Amino acid sequence: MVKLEQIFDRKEQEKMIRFLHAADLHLDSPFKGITDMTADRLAGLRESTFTAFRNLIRHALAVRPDFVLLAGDIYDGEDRSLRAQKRFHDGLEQLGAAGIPVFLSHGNHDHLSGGWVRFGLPDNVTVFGPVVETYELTVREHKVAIHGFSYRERHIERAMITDYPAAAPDDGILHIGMLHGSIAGDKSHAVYAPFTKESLLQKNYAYWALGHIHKRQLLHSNPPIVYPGCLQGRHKNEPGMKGFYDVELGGPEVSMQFVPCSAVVFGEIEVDCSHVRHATDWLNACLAKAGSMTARTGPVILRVHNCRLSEEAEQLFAGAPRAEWLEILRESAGDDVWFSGLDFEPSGTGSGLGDSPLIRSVMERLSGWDAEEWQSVLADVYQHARSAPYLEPADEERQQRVKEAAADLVAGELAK
Ligand SMILES: [Mn+2]
Repeated sequence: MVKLEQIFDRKEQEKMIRFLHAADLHLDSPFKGITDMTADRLAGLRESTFTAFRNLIRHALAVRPDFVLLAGDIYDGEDRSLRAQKRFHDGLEQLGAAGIPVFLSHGNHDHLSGGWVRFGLPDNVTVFGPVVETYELTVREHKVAIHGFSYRERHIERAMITDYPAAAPDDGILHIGMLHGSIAGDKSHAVYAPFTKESLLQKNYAYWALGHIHKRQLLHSNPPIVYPGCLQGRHKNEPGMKGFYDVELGGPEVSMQFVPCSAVVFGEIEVDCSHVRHATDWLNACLAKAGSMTARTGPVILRVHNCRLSEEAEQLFAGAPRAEWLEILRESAGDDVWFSGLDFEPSGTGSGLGDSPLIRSVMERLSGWDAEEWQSVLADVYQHARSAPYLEPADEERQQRVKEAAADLVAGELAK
């Protein structure tokens, strides 16, 4: 028998509005930083942003939200690759056929000043222009107003938040703000359309659908101010399962459910090497850790951090260059695991790989270089007309790989 309370719950639920909030799809991200993957794996990885998007569409078709919000950086590149536009279009068309409206804005990656092949979008889609504007819709008895804008050019350093209209506290409308940008003063990211939490709260909106920061974050819970994070991680600094929010609003409480949708997850495993005696011990330990991750998240790209090396383990690892250890690890792994690299916790005692005096002096030298010294060291290759177009930026990740390669080179020479 159905209880009265449940009937009441259901009635309350019917009154809520339900929408999906995603951002930073970065469709057709080229995964430039990944240089040593086999060609077919890389091709698979390059599909991942599309797979994540398809997972979003599948969820929408299953739960039939009242609308979908996409808060900027739909495309990875300002040229909006033709393939990305076609697949994006097709996904939105499916939502259109199901009667689901979509509101989207463009961010710093897919700003309006880029050059791209014009590709129409289906009628169910509303795209915000370069100034803050408002679209109103009625969902059952709710009046909803959605405010937002698209990036006119790549860099918007102005506080666009000042252009958003403030809502009267009791106007009976559910106001939703879409904003691609970052908190003012946050030093960890370049500043884009900066805002403060207070400046958002002052607008009296029921929900802030943010985009730009790829790490999922709830800046405020009531009203929710939300970064859903990107749909698909693109490198090791975007670790863990990514996804979007399924939100219900307009009842006594806000309900928010995170829906994971990444096709591949970036991560790191720590392998305890205190009992490692043979190469097989280590391989098995790595594979077991990787297996427990794939069981939770599906396919993974993992970096291996070896810690607590016993003296025996250090001697073992010193017996072959790091690149070779990585190679056998890759050979042992199944299709759903790719090992991107490995490192060893520096030890204070032993005589292992990281501890040869020669390697140590090379590493210390490299670690002591500042950005300018790196630039001058790499100038020959980076300024070379033939090589320069093929090189990825000399960022920290790159420097780290140069350091590892240098250590391997020295270790290899010493082992001879
Ligand atoms: Mn982004």
